[in-house]
Amino acid sequence: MVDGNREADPWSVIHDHLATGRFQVFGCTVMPGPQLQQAVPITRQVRETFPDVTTVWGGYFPSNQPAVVIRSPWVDYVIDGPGEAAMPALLLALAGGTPVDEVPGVIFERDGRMVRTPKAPIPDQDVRAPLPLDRLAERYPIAGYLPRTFLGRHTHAMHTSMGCPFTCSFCAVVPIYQGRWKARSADLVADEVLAMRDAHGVDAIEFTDNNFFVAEKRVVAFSRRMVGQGVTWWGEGRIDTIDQYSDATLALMRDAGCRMIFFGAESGDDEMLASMDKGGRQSGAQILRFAKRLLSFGIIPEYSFVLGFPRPTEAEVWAQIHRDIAFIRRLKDQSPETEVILYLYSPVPTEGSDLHDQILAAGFAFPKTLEDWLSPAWENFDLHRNPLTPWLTPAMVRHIHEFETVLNARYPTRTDFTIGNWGRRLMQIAAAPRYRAGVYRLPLELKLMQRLRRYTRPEVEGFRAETN
Ligand code: B12
Ligand code: SF4
Repeated sequence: MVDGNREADPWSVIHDHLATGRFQVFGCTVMPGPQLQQAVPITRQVRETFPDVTTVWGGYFPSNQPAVVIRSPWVDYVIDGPGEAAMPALLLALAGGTPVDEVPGVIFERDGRMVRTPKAPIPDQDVRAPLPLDRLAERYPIAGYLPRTFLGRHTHAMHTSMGCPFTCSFCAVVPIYQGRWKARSADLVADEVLAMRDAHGVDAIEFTDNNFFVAEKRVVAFSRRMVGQGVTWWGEGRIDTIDQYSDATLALMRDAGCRMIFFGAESGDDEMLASMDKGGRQSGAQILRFAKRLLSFGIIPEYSFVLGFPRPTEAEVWAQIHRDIAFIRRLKDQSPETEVILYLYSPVPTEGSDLHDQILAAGFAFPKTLEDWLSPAWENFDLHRNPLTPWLTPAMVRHIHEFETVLNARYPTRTDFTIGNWGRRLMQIAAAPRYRAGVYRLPLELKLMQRLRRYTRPEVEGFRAETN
């Protein structure tokens, strides 16, 4: 295994492995954005230097955009969704010369046509063996995966469930998991957390599940095990789900170390929320009320908003942006401790959804080749920074980014623990007049301050993380 995050020059390491002749298959995990930028040239080099090596891509990008990947001359197979069973089965088929058509969860090209085998089932999360971290440690010291964050000195990322039972129309998880969700039992999760604490001094966990909080019963059982164990944690959930939790559960979660929860608030506009298929239960009023409720238990809500959805006319797109900004300001006035993250809407093709039809009707098209995906414009699309969607004018994109700069300076994120109280105060004072007056245009002085203080942008980088 070669970890692109831990190697200065991943290609030279991959090259040296393949040059031994011991490996016949090269597998690569690909998320949109920077991972894609690295995966394309490296896979191309593999194909050009070692033409006999079979190449396999897995992860969110190829699972959601398989046609463009399979059409490229460098990728032979895509694993669509979970790889635990599909990859070994594919390897067996390749080694035994049996038809790949019988392996679930694989996409490939035959006679110029894309072939998709049936979706692979989500593996039972309770039967997987503990991750062989000792094998990983032979090449990459584990401490390098346990950075300091606002949560703790040694933060570990952990995945305890797969998929999500909801089907929000804009979400990349939906085409892959189609409303399916499977979780690891609370006791096994707690055992794993405590084992990491005892073996590696882990005192903080980021649960990177799409939806950690689907089942209150599981969260309660996990929380009971974690009270008094000295581990803080963060996870991602839905407002309408956790709003159903009892007060006793929220208090227990806090006592068990839950510090912050990430929520896709998306918009304060009820009509917008309905068009996103947010389950029909989330509303603007609830977003506001719930922030207050969660904060009263000492847990910080981290709300993400998605701006720039398609509307029938330019005037309506502008009106929607202004409404969303006004809502975010109302939220901050009411509960300033709420963390706010802004994204620009970047379409994911969930075929058959209303939103999908709307974006095609508005003239949107994805790149036709992998090389096209490498252009800086499409990298920004992937990062939700500049979506290249025809209904968003450059002036709108600029306005949203300028508002974001002022908002982030007025309310610097708690998750950046390096800016210090003085740095935080200074930014707040500098941003206050603009924020109060609602004047966001060209906030160059705030941009400069953020750059000088190396202000972290959680929407792109995740939490501020410093290697110990
Ligand atoms: C952790 C994470 C990050 C971390 C990445 C840290 C790192 N460098 O590894 C950070 C915070 C930096 C990050 C950033 C971004 N992320 Co991110 N991230 C995630 C998250 C929460 C977990 C991913 C993960 O590790 N899962 C655990 C592994 C085990 O699961 P998996 O990746 O699905 O892998 C399985 C299969 O896909 C398959 N598989 C995967 N790779 C391979 C390879 C082979 C060879 C095979 C056979 C199989 C296979 O098998 C695995 C096991 O079943 C996901 C959401 C989620 N809960 O999954 C979003 C997610 C992947 N991120 C997403 C995005 C968009 C981004 C960004 C591009 C933009 C952004 N603004 O968020 C940036 C840029 C990323 C980059 N640097 O390249 C989106 C992708 C959307 C899409 N359209 O495809 C997701 C789905 C979030 C979402 N719901 O929108 N991210
Ligand atoms: S609840 Fe979250 S992860 Fe689940 S479909 Fe909706 S946006 Fe995606």
